[in-house]
Amino acid sequence: MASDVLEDLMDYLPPPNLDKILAVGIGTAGCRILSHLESADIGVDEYVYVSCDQRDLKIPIVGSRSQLFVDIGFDGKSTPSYVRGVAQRQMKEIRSMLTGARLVFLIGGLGGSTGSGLTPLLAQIAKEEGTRAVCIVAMPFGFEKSKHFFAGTSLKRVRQNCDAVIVIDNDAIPNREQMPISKFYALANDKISSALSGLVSSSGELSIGLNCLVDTVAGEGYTVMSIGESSSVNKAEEATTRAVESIYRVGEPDEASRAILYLVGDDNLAASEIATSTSRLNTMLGRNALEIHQGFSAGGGGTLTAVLLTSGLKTTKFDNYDPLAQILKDKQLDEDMDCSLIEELSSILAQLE
Ligand SMILES: Nc1nc2c(ncn2[C@@H]2O[C@H](COP(=O)(O)OP(=O)(O)OP(=O)(O)O)[C@@H](O)[C@H]2O)c(=O)[nH]1
Ligand SMILES: [Mg+2]
Repeated sequence: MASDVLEDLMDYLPPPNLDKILAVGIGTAGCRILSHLESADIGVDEYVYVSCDQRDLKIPIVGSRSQLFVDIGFDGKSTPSYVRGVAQRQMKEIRSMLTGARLVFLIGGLGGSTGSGLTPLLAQIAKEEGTRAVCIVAMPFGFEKSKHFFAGTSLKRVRQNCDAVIVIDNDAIPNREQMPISKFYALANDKISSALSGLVSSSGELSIGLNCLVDTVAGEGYTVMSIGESSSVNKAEEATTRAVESIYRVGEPDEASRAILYLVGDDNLAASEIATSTSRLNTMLGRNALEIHQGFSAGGGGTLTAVLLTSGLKTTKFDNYDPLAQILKDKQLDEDMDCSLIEELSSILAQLE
């Protein structure tokens, strides 16, 4: 009887929006990048800000924007696993946020506690809920040595749980002047969000669009996003070469199997310049077996920007940030605490007998 009433009630509830696309910003970097993406309007249905720090959530809640505060208290002790543990109390909320969506972009910086703790957790829940997850992660600067370990261990978890990982090396964002770090972050976030909104948007002179983007990044291996800029005579080729050079610093270019090259320039860019940039890409990446998609938009003024997504890399330099993974290689740790305790206990008992 009760279930009949429930079924009748369900008829009155709106059906879940199975076509919904979400973008979730996690932690300080994630929330900042998301707010740039929201201003650039990447055309997703909902923007969700998630953090343990109220300062990241100061953006007013309007329209298709929501937020989730994970309260870890003020004792100053926090690690990614601690944050993940605290978030267990809000599992229902997190799950209902991801349920029914077709696709979710999870955006965070790795190396701190919040982004490193929650990005893999949200990816795992998305997987359990059947939602496709594309993670976009900003990796710490080379000089942020204390953040490398958490960044490396979190990246490994992220990769295990999501459909695609797009890695952004903060060291490789074009930054010609010596500028304060806060200004650098604003500039980097602007470049990242302009690059992503250009790629996702299906307008522009030669568009890429969401489906091509997701299909390219969702295959095997890592995707590295790099950006090159140039104002010289051969600006398309030079900007592309600069974007490729960043890949050399992050991974093994021969491993690349797919790429998207998106050029943002002025109205004068000729088709032959796109062709030259593409052949440049072919000689520098993927041993001549690279599947390349090109896009072009004429909104860039005098400086040409080349946004490059290089997919199929088996490893990146960031894998070395997790020394345990280097030691274990393909072997797996038995991470079940109870089992290892029982094993230890049995060997002690065996010695006593
Ligand atoms: N591109 C970019 N990177 C950032 C920004 N803010 C921080 N980062 C990088 O992202 C990594 C993680 O830092 P945060 O996002 O501040 O850390 P969090 O996830 O908020 O974690 P906790 O504050 O420790 O709880 C660091 O290595 C930073 O270099 C940003 O605005 N843009
Ligand atoms: Mg923070």
